[in-house]
Amino acid sequence: MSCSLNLDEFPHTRYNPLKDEWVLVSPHRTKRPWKGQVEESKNPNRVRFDPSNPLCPNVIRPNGQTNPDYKETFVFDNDFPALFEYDDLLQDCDSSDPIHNDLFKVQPAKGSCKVMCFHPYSDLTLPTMKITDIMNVIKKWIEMYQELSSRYTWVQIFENKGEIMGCSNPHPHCQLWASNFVPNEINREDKNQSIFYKKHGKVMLMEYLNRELKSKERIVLENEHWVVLVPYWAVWPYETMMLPKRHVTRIDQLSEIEIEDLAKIMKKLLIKYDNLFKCSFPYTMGFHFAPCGKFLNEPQDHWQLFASYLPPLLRSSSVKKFMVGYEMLAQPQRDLTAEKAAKQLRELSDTNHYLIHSDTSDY
Ligand code: H2U
Repeated sequence: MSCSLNLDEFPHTRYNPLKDEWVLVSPHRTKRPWKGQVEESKNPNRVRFDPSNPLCPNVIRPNGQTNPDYKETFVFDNDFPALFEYDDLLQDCDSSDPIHNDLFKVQPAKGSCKVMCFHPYSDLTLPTMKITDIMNVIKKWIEMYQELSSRYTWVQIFENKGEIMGCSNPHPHCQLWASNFVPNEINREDKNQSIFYKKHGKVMLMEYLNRELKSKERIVLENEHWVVLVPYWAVWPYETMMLPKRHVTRIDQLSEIEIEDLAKIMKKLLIKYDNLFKCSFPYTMGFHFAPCGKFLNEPQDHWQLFASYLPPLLRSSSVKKFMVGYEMLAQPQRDLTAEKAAKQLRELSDTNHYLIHSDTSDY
């Protein structure tokens, strides 16, 4: 059944089949005046090397360790990790009282937290890095995934970018958290993709992608192996999803040419993002794919790898969307439609970065 409602004008709810949840879309509200918080707009004025920055090469971190004179990427164990690699201390967490067990569930959580610097220079970000340097980053993600995936059931690769996202350091970096449990978001996506696969005999996100490629309405970028789109069910104003065109269940299945094309499409998307509000665009991004560890021996064909970009900005480099009130208590809500966000992003240059003013696509 298709919907005859004018989705550009009228409030409606859209279903997210990955999360099994709804988002309220209120397009008419984009016209409302704004008198709320305005964040200070800062253009980066960064130094290439700061001897007091613990992510720079040759610097002594507060824990006394000296970083190597790294030339490409550099990975180290987080000095303040959320998870530890310990021998099982809390083996039996169940009591003999079944009601207590339902009300006070607990499981031992162990894992490994890594920090990964993308490049020795603090004044670079992914959109201003060379394609070969971005490929090094992707290859290091794959290498780290392969190192951790036999021991842990999940490896979350994520980048928090910008102070507004709580990022503590301007040096280009990301984190990897491996855990002995499958976190909530991945669990939900696993369950919903599995239900879809059993019901339709098809991979949910491959079907979704094929339909998006036909409609073109929400496509932002496309190259031979990858697509960037604003998902139909996007919550954040300029949220995007990056998907391979081939069915890929895990990140270590990407071929050399797919890695190169991923680097190219990432750079293009991030140039567009920076150009949108003429700022170093903040976001949280990360990859989702089939869980690992004991799941490596189970069929995971219902999964399709994808990256999500979740940026907080709404209408300028200083006005962010707040996920408060109704969103915290009822369900996510957005004003700008996914189609309008995609059109805006599509129309921006993906080669000329606003700070560089020249074609940097082959840089
Ligand atoms: P963000 O990605 O949120 O900026 O976090 C950077 C991480 O780097 C953070 O988790 C770690 C912090 O614990 N870090 C170290 O492990 N050692 C340091 O000396 C500085 C920061």
